[in-house]
Amino acid sequence: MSSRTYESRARTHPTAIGRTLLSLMAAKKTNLCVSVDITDAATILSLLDAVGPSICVAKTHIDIIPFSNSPSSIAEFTAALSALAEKHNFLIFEDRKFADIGSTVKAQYGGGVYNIAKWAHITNAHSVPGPGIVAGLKEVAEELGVTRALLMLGEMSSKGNLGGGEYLAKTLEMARGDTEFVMGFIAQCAVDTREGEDWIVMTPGVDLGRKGDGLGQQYNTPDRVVREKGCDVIIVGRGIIGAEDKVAKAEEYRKAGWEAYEKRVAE
Ligand code: 5FU
Repeated sequence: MSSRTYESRARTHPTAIGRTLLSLMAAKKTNLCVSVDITDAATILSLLDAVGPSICVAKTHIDIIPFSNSPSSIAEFTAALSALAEKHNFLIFEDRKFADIGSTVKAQYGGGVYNIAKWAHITNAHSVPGPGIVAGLKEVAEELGVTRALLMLGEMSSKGNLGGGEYLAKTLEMARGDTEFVMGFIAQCAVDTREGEDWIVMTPGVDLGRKGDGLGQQYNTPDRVVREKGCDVIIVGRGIIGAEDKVAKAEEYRKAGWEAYEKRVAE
């Protein structure tokens, strides 16, 4: 696990998005990614405007939004989302979990109704299909001329998932094939890092109180995942969006995540 500060890693991270992310995390003192798993587009936008100062990343599942209310079009929503990211200095992560051959993910990432590559700085992919998935996604970013980065799913948070261990080790090997595009992992712990490597680990399944959701989700505290396990970014959904005072709750998670990080780099 890394005892280096986000600030120092921001200067040397091999991916451009990684450098941007680590640097804004240090500047805003936040390692909190809010997962806006809300089906109303306008509610997502107003929530992000309110919690924007507390977060480094906003994570979306664009395919859960019906787009029947205002903003009614996908393009209108993603433009407003991008404007908020600019305004509050956070990045957008579409949690698409691509899982097909290179040629298919190219079409899914660059086109369809969502045009994910046009507005999401970060997306993620399963390693199951092999390295062609990384190559296909990267080609889209190159063809569009945009700076994008990928997280590979090495271990999920849910009970009984097949990740971790050998699977994570093989995913890490795949990531090593493109260190300029793959910025890190979705995982529950820091990955084995060789001299000169730096992987950003973003971790879902974080809650300050609950242990699970009855559908397989498993939660750990910010202290456990950041200080003890060496992860870099905490991803919090219902812990924040389900709270009465979402802004105060986001600040509570930001503080908990930041304190855990400060302890880790001091240890
Ligand atoms: F890759 C993963 C994973 O391993 N676990 C997850 O929970 C992604 N997630 C996402 O993080 C999931 O799809 C939700 O969007 C979010 C967790 O939300 P929660 O409300 O904090 O449980």
